[in-house]
Amino acid sequence: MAISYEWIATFAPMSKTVLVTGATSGFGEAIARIFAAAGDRVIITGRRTDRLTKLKNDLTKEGAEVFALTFDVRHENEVNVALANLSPSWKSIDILVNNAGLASGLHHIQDGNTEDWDKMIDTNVKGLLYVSKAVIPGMVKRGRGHIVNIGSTAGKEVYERGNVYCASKHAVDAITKGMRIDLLGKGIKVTQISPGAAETEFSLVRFHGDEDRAKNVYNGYQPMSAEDIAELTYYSTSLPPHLCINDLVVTSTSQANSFYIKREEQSVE
Ligand code: NDP
Ligand code: 8X3
Repeated sequence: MAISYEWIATFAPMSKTVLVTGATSGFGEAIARIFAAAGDRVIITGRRTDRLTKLKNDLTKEGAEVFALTFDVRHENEVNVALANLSPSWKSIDILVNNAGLASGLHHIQDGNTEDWDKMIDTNVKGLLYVSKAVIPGMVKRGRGHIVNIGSTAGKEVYERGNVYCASKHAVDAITKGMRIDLLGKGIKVTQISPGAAETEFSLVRFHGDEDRAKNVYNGYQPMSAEDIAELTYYSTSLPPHLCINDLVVTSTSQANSFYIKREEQSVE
């Protein structure tokens, strides 16, 4: 859904360089759009070049400066080559949004598929680490930066059949805390945004393209949108230098946690 972020430009202070992983859809695309609308320079990344090209064209038409990089976060060498080859003007990344990620499958542990497990751990955990490793030393050298890791309520609680996805997001939770401790005193903020259910392509990917099953996840209540998460991400990066949101756990008003979602068809007692 195209949303106008004109209001954002009215209080954006000065242009920053923002790298968003997984900008071809969902949260990442909306995050790229909101920073671009604020006048920031945006590096958009993902595996699907066609989508990156389309987004770049859209944002450029609106006056934004955009650089698109195709790489798979699971491949350390691809990540390093792509980021090392950025020109000096794009290399000074002020904000890194580690968003690329996925759930693959929803099975009891005894029925789990090891390909799904590899995908989730390699993307959500190792991919986030590879990108961070390529970006953080520059931030340390410059003495400034902000890392925003997209975690999940699945990184706070474990639900039935969520096993490995939840483990990967618990790892993001731990890595975020570790980053914040290790980078203390270096002028770098580390924030985690931990959303509950939001309607993106997430469930379509989780259920390997089964549209009915994916739609069902959001039936009977209003889930969050990608734009909701983009606004919170932007907000978390717009605070004064002495303030850092460490962790923002956010759900739709219909969701209490990983276990309780109030759907319309449920009886109220
Ligand atoms: P989408 O499926 O809409 O977007 C996922 C993005 O991640 C895509 O741009 C995809 O790009 C990218 N991505 C996936 N695998 C890779 C890879 N190997 N290399 C590079 N990029 C990759 O889902 P969401 O926007 O919902 O998900 C974004 C993040 O938010 C994920 O980390 C997810 O776990 C998390 N999250 C989602 C919630 C939800 O309910 N939607 C709730 C809580 C957290 P491409 O396929 O082009 O590579
Ligand atoms: C996505 C939210 O509840 O599907 O991280 O795990 S949930």
